Amino acid sequence: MSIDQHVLPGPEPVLNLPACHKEEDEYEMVYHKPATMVDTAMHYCPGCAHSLVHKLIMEVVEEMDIQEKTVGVAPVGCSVFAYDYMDIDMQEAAHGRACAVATGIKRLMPDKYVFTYQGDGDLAAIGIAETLHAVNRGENILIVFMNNAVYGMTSGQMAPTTLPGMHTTTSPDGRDVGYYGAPIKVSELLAVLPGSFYVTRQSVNNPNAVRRTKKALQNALKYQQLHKGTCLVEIIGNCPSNWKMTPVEAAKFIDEEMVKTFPLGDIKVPNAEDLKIF
Ligand SMILES: Cc1ncc(C[n+]2csc(CCOP(=O)(O)OP(=O)(O)O)c2C)c(N)n1
Ligand code: SF4
Ligand SMILES: [Mg+2]
Repeated sequence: MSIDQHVLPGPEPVLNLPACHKEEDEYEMVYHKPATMVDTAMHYCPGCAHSLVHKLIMEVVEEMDIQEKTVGVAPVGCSVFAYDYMDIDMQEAAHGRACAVATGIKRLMPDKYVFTYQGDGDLAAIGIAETLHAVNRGENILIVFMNNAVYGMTSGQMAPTTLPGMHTTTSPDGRDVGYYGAPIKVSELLAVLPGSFYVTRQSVNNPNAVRRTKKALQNALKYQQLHKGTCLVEIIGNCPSNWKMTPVEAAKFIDEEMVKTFPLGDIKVPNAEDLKIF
């Protein structure tokens, strides 16, 4: 006997949908993936901040309608493949050299919106000299600085930004400040240079923080039209894999521990006179 012979003849079954059901075209679109992002899976660990920040930058580029005018410089670190995800012109830089590469791009093409995307190992260790000099020269670029307090890609070694007492693969007993020095507060350091125009530290570990970070990225890209100096948006990122935490624990760790060393908020903002063309 075939399976069809078990089906009794009768009317088509009526689908009793719940009252809240709407046809597809009746829904209001409240979220979409920006068209400026490549439609592909990312390699990041679950809960990693990099993917979210890529999306925020690309949302801003889409909303400002500057996809054709934006050039990003990718680092070496977990976000080395940023150029595979952001659908804009991108250049890979050797470890730590993103600000030097961005300087060349921006000086050749001053009308482009140029940004670097760098981790704390990339920017604050091997690349500290390039970064400091670029900001001191007031290069008209945006530096997106992803501070997750470790070398994520190479399995969680201590970075210049590792918290006092924090356990990493190269500080298994916790960072001893007397021996290794204190964490470098890159944003505060660069804010004192006359070449920096806008410096802020944000995070993406809760919805309000995500909104503030997006606003900071919007401001920083807009300010490039003024040609007044370097903008630095530091973002406290989470690295659940190397922190050996769940994504939820990592988000909590930022609020409870990271902000003690790296307080969130604006560090240097332009004055009203500088902004009067907007
Ligand atoms: C010249 C050079 N030195 C060292 C390395 C090894 N290396 C690759 S990524 C990395 C650290 C990356 O850490 P970070 O910039 O904080 O990025 P994250 O992975 O945490 O996002 C290091 C030391 C390299 N690739 N090239
Ligand atoms: S190792 Fe850390 S920084 Fe790298 S992808 Fe995983 S969570 Fe992100
Ligand atoms: Mg890092």
